Amino acid sequence: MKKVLIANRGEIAVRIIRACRELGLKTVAIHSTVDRDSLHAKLADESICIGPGPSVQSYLRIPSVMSAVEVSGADAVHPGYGFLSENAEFARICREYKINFIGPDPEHIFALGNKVEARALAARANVPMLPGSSGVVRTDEEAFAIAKQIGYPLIIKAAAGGGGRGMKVVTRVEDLSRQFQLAQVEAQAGFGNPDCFIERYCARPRHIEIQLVADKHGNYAHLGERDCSIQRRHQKLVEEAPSPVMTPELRQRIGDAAIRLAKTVGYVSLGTAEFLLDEDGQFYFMEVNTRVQVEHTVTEQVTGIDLVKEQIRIAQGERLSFTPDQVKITGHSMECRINAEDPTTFAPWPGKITAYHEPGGPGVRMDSMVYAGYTVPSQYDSMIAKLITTGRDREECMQRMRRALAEMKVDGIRTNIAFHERLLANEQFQKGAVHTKFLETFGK
Ligand code: MV4
Repeated sequence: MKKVLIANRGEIAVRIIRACRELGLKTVAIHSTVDRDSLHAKLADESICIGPGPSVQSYLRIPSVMSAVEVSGADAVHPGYGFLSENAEFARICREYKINFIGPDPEHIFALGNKVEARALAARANVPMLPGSSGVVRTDEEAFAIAKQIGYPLIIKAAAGGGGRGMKVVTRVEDLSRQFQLAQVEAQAGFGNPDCFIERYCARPRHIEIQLVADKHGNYAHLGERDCSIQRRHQKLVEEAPSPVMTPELRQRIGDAAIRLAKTVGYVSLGTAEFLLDEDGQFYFMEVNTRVQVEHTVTEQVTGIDLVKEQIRIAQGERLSFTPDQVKITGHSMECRINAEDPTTFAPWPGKITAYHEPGGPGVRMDSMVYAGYTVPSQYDSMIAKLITTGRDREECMQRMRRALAEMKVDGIRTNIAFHERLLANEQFQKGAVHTKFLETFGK
């Protein structure tokens, strides 16, 4: 592997360029006409304009991305997260053209991207799941039969959904038929696949996810958990590692379940197994994300392992750079996603940054894509930076986060920094006693 084309933009493209540079690899950035002055295009060794602003005409257009690969002579592609990162067809095309796709095999992206398939694999791996349908629920009768078995509240989920899209909670039998029909219609419209399944609804869960790493030589490891319970409309806002509610025994059980699943599949590369943890300490498998995640940073901070370099080395055919017993979770790390948005309405707030100052000092990491004079475009996700702080324990980590948020300066656009400052001042949050519904009450 000599030259990596990063099929992405923003902070993750910058992150991948940094990892490639440390590994002595050349980098090619692709950018839309709108992203001509973007940081990733400036930092890469080469950069190629592949189309106009709208993602479907640039970052999502496979022929344009592959042309850039061709023109630049790249022999590898890193998809990052979002965009084409979980597009099995794109991974397959890379393989067909003998381009090293830095990620899982197309077959795994496809299988694990289907929630029903993923549940069937989890069942084979003896991974705990909420009671529910074993496969796709096709008719009203089947839906009523399942509901009779598992009771209410239940949740109807689209097999091709994910990240909170395509879910319907049903609390009483009178609503089941109509919600089931609606779920199928919306799944077909939203994902081109009407298949739905049903499982018992967990009212106030925590979102716990396990970072998996697997190489091409049959070595599997997990790097502990991340707690992503602070979400708003399925947009994660704050993530942390380790989880404030984790015990070594529970970590062992969840980690072993995630490894069993990866082994059953024969998984390679980075992956994240998502679980719900309910109030009586039971955990249930949700889905597998077959990509590097936005919040991979907090795991890097508490394990000292560079996950993006690890992922690239795995794609080069190397063995894991550590053994499972060398993995130690040290300290506590937290990430706040800094978005160009209004701090109370959360409406995106693109525009020119007239002044910019990043926090620094002990235990502060900034993974960002902006600079003074940069204009945040309106066509893409509103996240402009990830502020990550690390301390010996959660208390010091939060102290540093509060200090860093106060230091950060972004003039010319609105950001959600004030939202994070309010959150870090909230007593419930400070105690770590929050679940995924927390934000529905907080900050009303
Ligand atoms: C659930 C659930 C409650 N019960 N499944 C959201 C996205 C995907 N990870 C699955 N999700 C959920 N599935 C059952 N059976 C609640 C959620 C959920 C959620 C999960 C974790 C973190 C934040 C969430 C926000 C809303 C819903």
